Amino acid sequence: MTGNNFFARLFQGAQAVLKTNDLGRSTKPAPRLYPHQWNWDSAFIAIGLSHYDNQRARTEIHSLLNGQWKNGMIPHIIFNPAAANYQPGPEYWECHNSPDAPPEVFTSGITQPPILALAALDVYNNATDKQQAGEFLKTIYPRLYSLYRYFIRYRRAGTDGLTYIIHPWESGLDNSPRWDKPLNSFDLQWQPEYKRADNSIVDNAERPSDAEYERYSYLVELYRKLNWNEKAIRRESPFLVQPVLFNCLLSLGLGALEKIAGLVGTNNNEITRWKFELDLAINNRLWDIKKQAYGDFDLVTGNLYYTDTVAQFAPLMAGIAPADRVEQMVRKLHSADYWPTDGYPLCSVSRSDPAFDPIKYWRGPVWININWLVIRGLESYGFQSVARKLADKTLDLVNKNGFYEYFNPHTGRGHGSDNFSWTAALVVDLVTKCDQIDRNI
Ligand code: 2M8
Repeated sequence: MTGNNFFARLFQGAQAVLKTNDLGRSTKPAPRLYPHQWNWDSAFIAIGLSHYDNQRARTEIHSLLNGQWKNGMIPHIIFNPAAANYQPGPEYWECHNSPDAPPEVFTSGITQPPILALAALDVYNNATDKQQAGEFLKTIYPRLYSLYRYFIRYRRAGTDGLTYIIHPWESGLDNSPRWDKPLNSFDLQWQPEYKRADNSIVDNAERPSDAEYERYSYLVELYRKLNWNEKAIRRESPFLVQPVLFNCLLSLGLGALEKIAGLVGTNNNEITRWKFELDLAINNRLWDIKKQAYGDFDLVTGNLYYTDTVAQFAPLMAGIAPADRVEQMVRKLHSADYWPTDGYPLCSVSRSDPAFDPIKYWRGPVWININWLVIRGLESYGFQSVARKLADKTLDLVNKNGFYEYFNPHTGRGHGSDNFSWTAALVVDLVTKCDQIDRNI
């Protein structure tokens, strides 16, 4: 990165964060709060790395694939044996009781938004040595394919293309108000077997509540008893939700997988069909006619829940919504509910929603990965100037406040962990693209 000093400074700052969190073959999301490898974090991280160290980006993906289960699932955490002080740790998950878990690696038993193919494709597109990058795609293709087939085989409820999640941690937006209803639809008196460590590293006011953690741990202990058997979990789980964001990120992943299949010379008709069925179901089944917005379907209660949070813009991020709905979404995200006039976009929960809290985890603050996904979506629909405005605001936010995990949309102040990897990685991607656009003007 040369030329623009602002971009160059941010780029270097971001590289330093990724170096701090580099574990050799993988990158931890944050220095102390998240000492292991996380699934969608590593995908974002690979995208950032691919701009200046393409080989290291490929290693990031290889190390994530190393934790893949026999059934294709990539777990949400691959534990770093050298790290302690993260709860719940590997001993709590007891994943080795599943015949699908890899024997030599400790992992969690649940997954996260499957954006890995998107990352692999970006790594290829950003590589200067296309032959080497093409070999990389060929090598990983069978594993990528089995990751996506996992969702089709094991996470469809049977009737249509939508997939469900079994835990709020799978959504990536852990304590979003989107899960308040499904998570509280069952009675519970519960004491987890472990003591939380997160709220001694980060201010308790910025993290999920104890009541939420009790439910998170209840679900893990239930699935553990079922030896992580998918069929049994489907039968017994009190939390089965088909979220719009998760399904849209699956759709983005399938779109990228389709392209990768083309690049490696494999027939991709089946992937095209999976994506077609999924997109159709998102637009038909997750559209709330009364609210005129997308919601999440709760398989346990049989309700479609609309919640006024940024996840409702997911079909825009994935490029799969019809034009009239897109225009409506662009208007909404540009309104003061999501884009405060004197502050920073995008609030993760609408400021008009009673659940909005500007510093509490996924209940209001700005998250860089969400902004990044919206920027890509806006660009795909030709909203270049809104996309650029959002990118500029995002970069300004990080430049003034640091590489934090999330940010207060009113003051810009950083919260959660500092030196947060995906913030850094996606800043690298944004500055590289903005710089390219500016040079071409
Ligand atoms: C957060 O989730 C973990 C549990 O997976 C936690 O709170 O301990 C979420 O923000 C999630 O999306 C993210 O992948 C993870 C690591 O950054 O942290």
